[in-house]
Amino acid sequence: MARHLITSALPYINGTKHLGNLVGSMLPADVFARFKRQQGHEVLYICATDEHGTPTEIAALKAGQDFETFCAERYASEQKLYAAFRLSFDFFGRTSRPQNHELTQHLFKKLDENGWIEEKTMQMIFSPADNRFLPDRYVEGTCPHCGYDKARGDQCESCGKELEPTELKNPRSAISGSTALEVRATKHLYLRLSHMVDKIRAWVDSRTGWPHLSKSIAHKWLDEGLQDRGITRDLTWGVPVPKPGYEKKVFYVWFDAPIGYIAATKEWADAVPGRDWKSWWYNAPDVTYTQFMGKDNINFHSINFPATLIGSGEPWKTVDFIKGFNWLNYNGGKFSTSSNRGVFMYQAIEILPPDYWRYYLMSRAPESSDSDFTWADFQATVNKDLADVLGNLVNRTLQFCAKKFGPAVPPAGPLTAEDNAFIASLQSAITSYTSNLEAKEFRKATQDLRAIWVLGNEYLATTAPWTAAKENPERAGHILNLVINFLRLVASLSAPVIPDTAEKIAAILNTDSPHQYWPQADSLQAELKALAPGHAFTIPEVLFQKLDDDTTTALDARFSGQAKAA
Ligand code: B3M
Ligand code: ZN
Repeated sequence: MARHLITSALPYINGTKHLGNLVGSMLPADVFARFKRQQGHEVLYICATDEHGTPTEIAALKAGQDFETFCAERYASEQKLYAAFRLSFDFFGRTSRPQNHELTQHLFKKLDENGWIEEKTMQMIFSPADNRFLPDRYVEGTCPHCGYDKARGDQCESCGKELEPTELKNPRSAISGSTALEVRATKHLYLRLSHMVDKIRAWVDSRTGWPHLSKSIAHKWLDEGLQDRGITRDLTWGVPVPKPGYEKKVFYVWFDAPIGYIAATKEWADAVPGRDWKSWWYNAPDVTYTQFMGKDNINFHSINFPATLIGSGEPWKTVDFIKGFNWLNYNGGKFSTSSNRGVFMYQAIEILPPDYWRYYLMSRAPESSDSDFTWADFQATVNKDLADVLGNLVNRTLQFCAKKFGPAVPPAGPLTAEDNAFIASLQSAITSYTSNLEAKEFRKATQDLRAIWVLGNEYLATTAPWTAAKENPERAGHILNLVINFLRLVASLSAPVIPDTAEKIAAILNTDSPHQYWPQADSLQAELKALAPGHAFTIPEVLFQKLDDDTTTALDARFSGQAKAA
C-alpha cells in the first residue's frame, strides 16, 4: 500500500468553469484518485478555490459585493457543482482561509531569511482619488491601436493587443473613474529566480517519467533564463505581506495559490481530530505526489512553486509527477464566457447526468494535442459507447437471463475453448487498462475500458446463448453465469470514469461496492466466480438515454455563441 497525494489546479473563484477546464485538471485527477483508492492505496485528493488577485477584486466590485461575501457565495456554488460531477476530493478548501495566510507568510519569511527575496523600486500608476496604486487591470482607457474605449491596462479586449497601462489614451481608474492619475515610485518584493536556475534545473532533471508537455515547458523556461518574479501587489484582498513598509500590499495570487495545496491539506486535518497533514507534506519521502493542470499552469508548478519550497530550506514535499493537458476546443475554436460560446459545467449538468460528460471528456482528453468538443461527436459517443456497447450489454444479458432462467445467476458448467479465449482477452485488456491508468494516459485508458465492454458483446455474439438455450440450456446458463460475473468486474473497472453507473450496475447485481476493489488480471478465473449460482439480481432500467438528432441540433444552436441564451 502506497500513499498518493493528488492535487488538481485550484480553480479561480471569479469565473465559472467550462468543460475544457474540467477535463484539463479536476476530472483526470478524480479518475486517478478513484483508481488508486480502488487498488487499496492511501489517497489524499486535495483541491481548493483560488480566491485572491485582481480579477477577483474586479468581479466582486462589479457584483456590488465585498470580497469576503463574493468569495463565500462563489465557493459554495462551485463546491456544489463539483460534487454534482462526482469529483471525489478528500478536501476542497479555500486559499483565503487562515491556514493559507499563515503558511504563505511562513514560507515568505524563510525565503527572506535565506536571501531569496529582493526589494525593487519601480514606477507605477497612482490614483490620488482612490488613495492607492493601481494594478494594470485597474487602469482603463482608450486603446492606442484600435480606439476601443474600455481597454484595460494589461490588454485590449477588442483587438487583443497586450498593453502597458501608460500606453492607454485618456487613462482612468477602474475603481472610481478618476482621470487624475499620476506616476509614482513604489516598492515591490521579488523572488530571485534568476539566481536559482541551477537549483531548479537539477530538481526538474531529478523528476522522472513526466509527460513530454510538462518537461518541455519546464525546460523552455529554464533555457530562456529565469527572470526574478514580483510576488507582491497593490491590492487589499490577499495575504498580507509581513514586512514593514508593505502594509498596503498583499502577495501576488500566484505566490499564495500553490501554497494553498498544503494549506488545504491543513484545513482537512484541522477539520477532524487525529488527521495528520504534515506526514503528507513535510519529510515525506514515502508519499507520491501527482499534480494535474492545464498547460498554461505548468511553469508555475514546475518552476515557481518548487522554487518557493526549495528556497525555504525546509524539507517540503515537491511534486513527483506533473500531468499537463492541452486545450479542449469547442467546435474548432475557443470556449468563451463573454461571447456565450461553449458549454459551462453548470449548464452541462442540467442537460445530462455526470457520467455522460465524464466518459466523453475522458475519451477526448487533450493529452498529446488539443482536442475538440462537437455535439455530433458527443452524440455519437453517448449513443454508441454508453448506450449500445455498455448499457445494452447489461440490459439484454440480464433481461434474457431473467426470461429464460429467472432473475438469478444460473449454474456454471465446464469452461470451453471459447470461454478461455474470452477470459484471456479480458486478462490482457485489464492489464493494458491498468497500466494506462497507472501511466495517467487517460485517452488510451478510456479506449481500453471501451474495449473491455466490447469483449462482453463479442463473447455474447459468438456464444449466442439465445440459440444455445434451445438445444443446450445448461450451456446457455453457463454463458450467462460468466457474463453476469463479467458485469460485476465491469462495474468496478468502470467506476473511476463513470462512478454513478458503476454503482447502478453493482446495485442491479446486488453485489459489493465497485469502489472497493480492483480486478486482478492474474486471478480472473476466481474473480469470475464471485457471484455464485442462485445469486439474485434485479431487472435493470435503461442505463443511458440516447441523444436524438433534434435534441443534438438544438443544443448545438444553443451553445454556438451566435445568440445569447434567453
Ligand atoms: N487558478 C488557474 C485556473 O483557474 C489557477 C490555478 C492555480 S493552481 C495553484 O485555471
Ligand atoms: Zn485595441
